[in-house]
Amino acid sequence: MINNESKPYVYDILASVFMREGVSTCFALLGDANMNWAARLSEQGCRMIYVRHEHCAVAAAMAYARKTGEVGIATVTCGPGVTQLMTALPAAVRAHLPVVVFAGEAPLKSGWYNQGIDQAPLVTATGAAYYSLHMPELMPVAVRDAFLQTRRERRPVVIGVPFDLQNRSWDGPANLPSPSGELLPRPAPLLPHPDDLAKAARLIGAAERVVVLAGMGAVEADAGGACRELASKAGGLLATTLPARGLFYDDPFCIGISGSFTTEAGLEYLADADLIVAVGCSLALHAGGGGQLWPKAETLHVDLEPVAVNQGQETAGYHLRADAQLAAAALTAALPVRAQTWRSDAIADRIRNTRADNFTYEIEPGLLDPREVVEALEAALPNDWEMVNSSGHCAHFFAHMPSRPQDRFLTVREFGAIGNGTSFAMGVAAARPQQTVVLFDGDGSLLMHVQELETMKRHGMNILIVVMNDGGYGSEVHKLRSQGFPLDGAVFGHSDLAAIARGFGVDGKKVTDLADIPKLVAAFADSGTVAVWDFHVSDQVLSPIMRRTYPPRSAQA
Ligand SMILES: Cc1ncc(C[n+]2csc(CCOP(=O)(O)OP(=O)(O)O)c2C)c(N)n1
Ligand SMILES: [Mg+2]
Repeated sequence: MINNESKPYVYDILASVFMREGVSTCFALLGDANMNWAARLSEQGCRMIYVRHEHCAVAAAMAYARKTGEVGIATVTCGPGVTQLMTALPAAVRAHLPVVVFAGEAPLKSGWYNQGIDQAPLVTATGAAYYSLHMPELMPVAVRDAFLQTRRERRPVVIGVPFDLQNRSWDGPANLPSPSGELLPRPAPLLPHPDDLAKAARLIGAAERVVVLAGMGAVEADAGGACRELASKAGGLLATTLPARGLFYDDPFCIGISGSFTTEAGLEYLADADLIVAVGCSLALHAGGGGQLWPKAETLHVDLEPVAVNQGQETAGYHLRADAQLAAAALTAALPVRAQTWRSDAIADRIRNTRADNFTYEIEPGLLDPREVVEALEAALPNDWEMVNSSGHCAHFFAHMPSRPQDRFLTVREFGAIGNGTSFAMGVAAARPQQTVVLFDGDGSLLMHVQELETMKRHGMNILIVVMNDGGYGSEVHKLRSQGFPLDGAVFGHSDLAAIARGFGVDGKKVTDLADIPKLVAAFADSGTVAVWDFHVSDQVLSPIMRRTYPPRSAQA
């Protein structure tokens, strides 16, 4: 389609509207229905990251959104480009991440088009919103409204534009709409109501063993310091959800993660608690939100939207609606000074000196204990590297690196999908290009989207991928083994991931001696490139949660 006049095309205008939204990075995989728009977006100054699978474009945009606080942007072509998104979109919905996907749609003028499919119900079934744009003059406002919606609701929006319409000359108004960022209300952080505050302070004042549990809402409200002060004045302990891991990493009274990844000591303290003050967290099932980890405790939910029931469970009987930081500070101020009923040096010592798990396992010759791999990495990796924790059974081990702060950590697991590690690492690398990123992944998860090693190399990213290679789908291995089922669908053998990495042109190493790690770290730090470190680990080592839920047959009565 050739336009001899100087008039822009619709795709030019659509690219301009995205740029006016402040878009600076777009994760893309091209096809007929998005390539012209993407080319123009790039020409207008947007950094394009061309990935190798559409899923990875959206998953990387999710991590980018989480790390920057901005809207993550991805683009895919129509039909098969959109159907590839059926795992990433629900994951973004559940994680409340603002993402806008520019998708093409099949051309309207074609009576039949092989890639044509009804995209809206596919997208809306994931919980994402779908904007089908069929009227060129109204498209700029619709795109702006998509940004407004994703920012306000914090859920992904997919914009579908038939590519024959994109390729028309622009006949609409010369002025483009005001961008969403200029229009969004900016209310001051919400103060707690004095009546609710007084009640909540009385509740805390009457409790003897308080745990202040912080989630991502507390992270976003910068409430870490206020939560520490509250726990300190209450003489209680601190904990976080998995995504907020590390918010209190240097506090001697933080028991670590609450939920499936709680340490043995942490489980005991949670079981003793008589009040959980849950600040800016959704009290999800996986965080122990139904009270299964604190059977003796009441729960006070401090949140912008406190809830009594979540994910089918009764979560909190007491509620305080407010900004996390303001609420925690106001509670601390309202709490009378009292004797430190629970905190003690003995507790701090135990937290500091106890390993996440002390269970003894026999490790087969030639293989490593995943817990020792993590301890060696914890000791050797610089504290300011950006950590990305992926999924699978091994995520438990990697989550226990106590010296690492929350602002250098990312995990997005609300949909429970494996295979996102490479994408999330790319999103973080794009969000923090001056930083080194270290991805902790499983062999199964890495192999699901290993093609992104090529993207990382081509874009000059600085990413170290540490793989806990247990030769299969560890989660499934342990569950099948516990029930006495054959392991055929879960044990595959230790792939040579170092050789695979080298095939993509990046550095690959099989690490067999943990004593080598410090010098490997030093060499990698100097390289500024991509590397895969393949640790062949035993599949006999169970995380505590797996041991409790799926005990090995030998341990069963
Ligand atoms: C997309 C997707 N497919 C399948 C699963 C089921 N699943 C959960 S954990 C897991 C194993 C992951 O293997 P790996 O990454 O090697 O980690 P490991 O459990 O071995 O430590 C699988 C297949 C899933 N959660 N998501
Ligand atoms: Mg594995």
